[in-house]
Amino acid sequence: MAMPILHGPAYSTYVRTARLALEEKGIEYELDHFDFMEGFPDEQIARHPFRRVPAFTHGAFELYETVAICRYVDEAFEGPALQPGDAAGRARVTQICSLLDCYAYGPAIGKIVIERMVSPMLNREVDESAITAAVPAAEKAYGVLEGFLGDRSHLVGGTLSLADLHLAPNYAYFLMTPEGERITQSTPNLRRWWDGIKERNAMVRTRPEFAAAG
Ligand SMILES: N[C@@H](CCC(=O)N[C@@H](CS)C(=O)NCC(=O)O)C(=O)O
Repeated sequence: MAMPILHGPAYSTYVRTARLALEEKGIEYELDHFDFMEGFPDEQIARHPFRRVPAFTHGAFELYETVAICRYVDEAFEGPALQPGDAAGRARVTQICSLLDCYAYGPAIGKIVIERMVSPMLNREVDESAITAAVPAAEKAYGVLEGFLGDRSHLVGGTLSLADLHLAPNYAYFLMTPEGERITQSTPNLRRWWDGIKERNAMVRTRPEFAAAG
């Protein structure tokens, strides 16, 4: 069987989520790393019409969108199941991934992390007003996730699922900003969850170079 290839940079939250699924399943894969901040390679634009990462190749099968990649990885390969066995549990996983994509990624990563961490790296002025405007939405999304988690160890059911893998890279970067530090202090269930997840082998093996915190 062909070795799966994940196309995208190790520093991307979505690439990391897909890598976490591959790592947790124990699948050998190739990371086709490129730095999109220096421009998107033509091959990636051909693979992904919306000019994003990651994309995924498994032999002749090509796929993009992280949720779809992670589901394929979970269902097409041997290894520990990363989705619950029941329909309600799987629906909850999808709901949380969708919530993260639609309501958490934009404010927490697209605005707060990009402004606090990436703008200084690119010698761009930090847009404080964009950060201030994004905080309530990030706070709301993290608050909702805090409620889903409650006093349990994982977001859905009693074991690790794709929902945890969708959140973890987002959380890792968000925590590195003062806004994320403050918001995650007021979501203690998520803090406890993070303490249980951040040292997993898959997390350590996929840690981006400049993400010393997790
Ligand atoms: N819906 C896409 C989102 C992927 C996404 O936004 N990836 C970011 C990196 S974490 C990206 O490609 N950014 C490049 C850009 O915005 O130019 C998915 O789930 O895969």
